[in-house]
Amino acid sequence: MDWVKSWQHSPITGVEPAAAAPAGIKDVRVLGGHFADFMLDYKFAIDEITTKINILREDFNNANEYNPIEHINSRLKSPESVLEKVRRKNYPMNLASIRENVLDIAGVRVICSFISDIAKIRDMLAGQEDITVLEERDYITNRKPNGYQSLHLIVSIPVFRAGHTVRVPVEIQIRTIAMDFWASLEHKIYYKYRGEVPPNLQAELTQAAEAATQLDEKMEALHRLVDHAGRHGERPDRSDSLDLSALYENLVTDR
Ligand code: 0O2
Repeated sequence: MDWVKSWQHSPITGVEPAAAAPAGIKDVRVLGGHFADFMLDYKFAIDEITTKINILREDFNNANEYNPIEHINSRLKSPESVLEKVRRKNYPMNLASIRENVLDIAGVRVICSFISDIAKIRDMLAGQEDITVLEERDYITNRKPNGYQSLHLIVSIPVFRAGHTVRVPVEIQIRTIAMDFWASLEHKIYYKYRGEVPPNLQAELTQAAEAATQLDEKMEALHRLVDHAGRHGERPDRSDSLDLSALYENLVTDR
């Protein structure tokens, strides 16, 4: 348990250890227990959010409606990377500070088929009474310079433990299949080159991000066309050659 070693001399619970007495095995176990219990809050918060998303998903299926949720996944940051982030960002090393400052210990990712699904899912989650949106970062409208696109929400949710209730932050990332495909590959490349991605590869990645955006836009336009035709009992004319970009422009201005 390296992470226990890394903070055994730090006041992680907010209680300063006696100056002259190095932590003994028992103290380390107590500290480890506090931290493990603290991390459990985040595991439960992930359970709460994934349950909410699964309920939405099942509800769409039950109503025989188009289901905007392709799939979801989640991750709990490892204790090592929580502590690494606290050190890197120079946050005070105690549980209250970690709760306040490290907002992505619990992460849930929702993958949608179409760009318009992202706002739909965002609104459905943000509108729930027990969810509070603390922060929102729209990397779709404001794409990162490397091409990364996703909508990030930091929300807080109550977790009802046996003896107390605690509000826990969760980072929710919402993106399309194409955005997710790009981000997974970029993540692998970034780690392979330890953050020093060669400029030619970086340029290829930026181009791939552009291609992913174009694909998303075309799929959105097709989806709208078929959906609109379906609702009006029409069939798109087979002789029509579709100018999808013009169609997409019209659709986004209609939103
Ligand atoms: P992992 O493996 O997903 O956990 P910070 O978390 O404070 O260092 P910041 O600016 O507060 O960074 O958060 P931001 O930019 O909202 O992004 C945090 C998460 O978004 C990352 O978590 C990634 O999951 C994802 N992300 C952000 N930028 C990129 C990017 O350029 N490429 C890819 N592939 N993912 C990105 P982690 O903890 O870095 O990684």
